[in-house]
Amino acid sequence: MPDGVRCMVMRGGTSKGAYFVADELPDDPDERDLLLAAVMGSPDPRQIDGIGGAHPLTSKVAVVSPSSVADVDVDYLFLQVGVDDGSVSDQQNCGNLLAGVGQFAVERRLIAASGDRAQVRIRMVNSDSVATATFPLEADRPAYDGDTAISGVPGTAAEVRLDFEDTAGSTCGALLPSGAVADVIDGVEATCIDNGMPTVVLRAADLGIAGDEAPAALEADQQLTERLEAVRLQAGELMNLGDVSSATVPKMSLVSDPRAGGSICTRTFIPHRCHDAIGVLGAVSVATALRLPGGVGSELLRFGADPEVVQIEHPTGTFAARVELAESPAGPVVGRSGIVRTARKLFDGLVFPKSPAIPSSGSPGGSA
Ligand code: NQM
Repeated sequence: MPDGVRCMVMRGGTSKGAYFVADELPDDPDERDLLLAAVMGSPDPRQIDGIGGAHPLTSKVAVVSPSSVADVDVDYLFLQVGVDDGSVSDQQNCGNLLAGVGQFAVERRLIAASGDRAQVRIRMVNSDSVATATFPLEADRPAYDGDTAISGVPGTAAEVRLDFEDTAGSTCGALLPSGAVADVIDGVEATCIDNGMPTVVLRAADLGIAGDEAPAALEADQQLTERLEAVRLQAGELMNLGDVSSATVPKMSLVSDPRAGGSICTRTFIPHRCHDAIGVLGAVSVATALRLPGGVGSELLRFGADPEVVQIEHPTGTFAARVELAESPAGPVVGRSGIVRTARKLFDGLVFPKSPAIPSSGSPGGSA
């Protein structure tokens, strides 16, 4: 593509990614994925010849198009580009890049917006579920400046409110895909849950760690990472995900007593790197697991003034996740969930990927 490809780089929440309009990318998914790997500079641990940031949280792509679904404005396909292996995976959602999708859709005139606030209904193609993004406008364009701070991002920006519907079981088919609120996997108690992100919740203490260690220290603990991977591979089967050895899900979240006035302390592997914060739908899934009676780690949860809000401590601060839970004769039923993020346009223009090598067979799976 000697003339380059139209691309906007945005920070969405605590992640950063390249946003494209779908019809400005190749139609063929294999061709598209090769192009996107080249855009990011993968495979290469430094992504030196592309625009990726050499970490799964900065090697992400959003593909956006007008939606043909009733009551929905745009479709958003999330693609995770593997840093080291050049894989491109659509197996998971990303609630952080989602935070920029509404603004991107207005920027690219995929939808018309007027007044002082936009409300954009977004279908998350990866899981076929819908989220509503609400954010301020100025002269009919997204307003990026504001006074909302989120942990893990310096300073403040305009609030993007995200409300999720129908996230329970969106990837695994059920909120509790193993059929139990707690399982024993490889000798460790775990809650396998999917409220928008397949996640395994474990007690940090059960794995012999305090739970508030720095991500780099946890990644360097080979005994821990091997144990986690052994549990994850078995959890994948229990969660209807099959062989997850090269998949980016399930995520592994280790919970312990809160240390900073929140409801719970977390360290989350996504699944091989330890997150500097926590993913959006990952946080919603962890909050849901902890609010279920019998959920692993639920006994550690400290409620604040609003019992629907779980303040999740993570390595760079706290993330508030609101999850509605109703009682029914068949057990708790998950309702809507809501969170607050910020997002910013960083760059708009053309990206010039290196000509990708043509693979001998298909595109590989994913890993993070
Ligand atoms: O869970 C990281 C992130 C994510 C995903 C990951 C996310 C989510 O922080 O919705 O946002 O878990 O891979 O961007």
